[in-house]
Amino acid sequence: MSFMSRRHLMLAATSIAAVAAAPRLGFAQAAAPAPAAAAPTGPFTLPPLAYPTAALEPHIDARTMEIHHTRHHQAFITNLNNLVKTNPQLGTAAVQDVLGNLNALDESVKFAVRNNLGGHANHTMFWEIMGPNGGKPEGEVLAAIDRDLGGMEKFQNDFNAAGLRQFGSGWVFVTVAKDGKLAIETRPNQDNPMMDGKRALMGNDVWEHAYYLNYQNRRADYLKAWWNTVNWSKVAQRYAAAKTGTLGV
Ligand code: MN3
Repeated sequence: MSFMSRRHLMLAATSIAAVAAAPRLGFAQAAAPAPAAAAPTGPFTLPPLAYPTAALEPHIDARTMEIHHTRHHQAFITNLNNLVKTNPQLGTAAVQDVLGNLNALDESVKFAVRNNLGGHANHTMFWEIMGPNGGKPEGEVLAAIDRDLGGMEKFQNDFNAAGLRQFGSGWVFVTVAKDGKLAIETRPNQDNPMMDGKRALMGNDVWEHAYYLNYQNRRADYLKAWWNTVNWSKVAQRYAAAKTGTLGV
């Protein structure tokens, strides 16, 4: 306590005494939680995970999954539902129509929609293409990987290198064109390939919140381990949907 001057100690004692002597009613009012603003209940909702949060261990730990899903993704949902209050069309338009035409939006909401709807789309895809016992790429997806990305080994090395090069926060994606052609592309922040007319077949989140609890600064280790979480049957479904124009987000 030597850092506290006698005067500070006296002031501290005075404040404590003031609180203790405060009228009971005033104290009760101060301690009561602020009335909660009515929580928006939609139209956006957090998509549930199709597997338990511990299902991807040891590659992604349960706590990271829980925080990532129920706090980071939920924040986008909450923000979107707040945006819908003043921009009701946002709640009914198809995600790809909105993200594909961001310049049509009013300047006052463009930035918020870009980040929050982009984040919602990115994470919805992310949870979907992961899972335990994800199998191996086969069939049309494997053929496309061989044709466009130089085979699995080169694909994984190039994807990891792109994810490592992405400076700061962002994503590394495999985009799929209408003709089924694949490409590895990164985006900063919560940008999504839909913003320039492309679609994400799959992607990995390289924001630090996706791996920091377990991997700290070792993004390269996270990128490498992440392949163990990919659900290849989901990726195959997305590939087929992309080619028929029925891919959701
Ligand atoms: Mn994230």
